[in-house]
Amino acid sequence: MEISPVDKATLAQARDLRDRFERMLREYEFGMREVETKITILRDEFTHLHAYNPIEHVKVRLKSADSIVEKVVRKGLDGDFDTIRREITDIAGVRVTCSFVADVYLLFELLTQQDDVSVRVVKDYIASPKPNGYKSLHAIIEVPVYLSTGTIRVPVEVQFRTIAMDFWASLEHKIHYKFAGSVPPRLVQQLTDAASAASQLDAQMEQLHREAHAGPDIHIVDV
Ligand code: 0O2
Repeated sequence: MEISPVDKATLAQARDLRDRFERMLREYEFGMREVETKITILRDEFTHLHAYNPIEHVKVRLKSADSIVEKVVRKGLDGDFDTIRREITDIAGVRVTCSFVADVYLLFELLTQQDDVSVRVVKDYIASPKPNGYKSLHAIIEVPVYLSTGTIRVPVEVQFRTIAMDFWASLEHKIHYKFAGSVPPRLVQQLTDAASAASQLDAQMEQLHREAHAGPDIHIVDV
């Protein structure tokens, strides 16, 4: 079948759009990798210097094209590139899971005080948990990415949380997804209870850790 000139033009336009979208995603991926490197350097250096690793694991994820489009529609945004770049700030995501709450704030400070990192937004859901019990420290930061065409600044969403918070959030996410957002009240209550149990566990584990690392008791004996 012969392709008409109009179809060729439409095809060329579609290809151009696809290429621009892919280029945009690559930029976010590079920003995400920059942040991942910063976090792993902090982890390795901290471990070397203090013989202690404050990070359990680091996960990175790039939002899929489908999720970006779904968010554009959900937020009622225009689908142009400028709007997407301005309004969707979690295309690049890094999740840092720490052992203890104190480490969450330590890592946040160590990352955000770096000269080339600027902080756009901080949402502290540890100090102010969501009504369902969700806890995490979220930061939208911007990092420079050095391309052959020049330097760009890329926003990356970094979520810092403890293992207990992560455990809770991943189960809640699965339940939320399974019930398509309409979670039965009985399960909502159980999730809220579990969030509070997770917080207690965090406090208890941190206390234990502090006691274990306080060093041997020193008794000064008068002679
Ligand atoms: P995914 O797949 O992790 O990316 P917005 O980001 O604008 O839609 P909001 O509420 O301003 O909305 O952003 P916020 O509060 O910073 O939360 C965004 C991300 O935090 C979510 O991303 C989740 O990863 C996580 N999150 C927030 N609230 C909850 C919660 O109640 N339960 C769980 N399990 N995770 C939560 P996405 O895009 O939803 O998903």
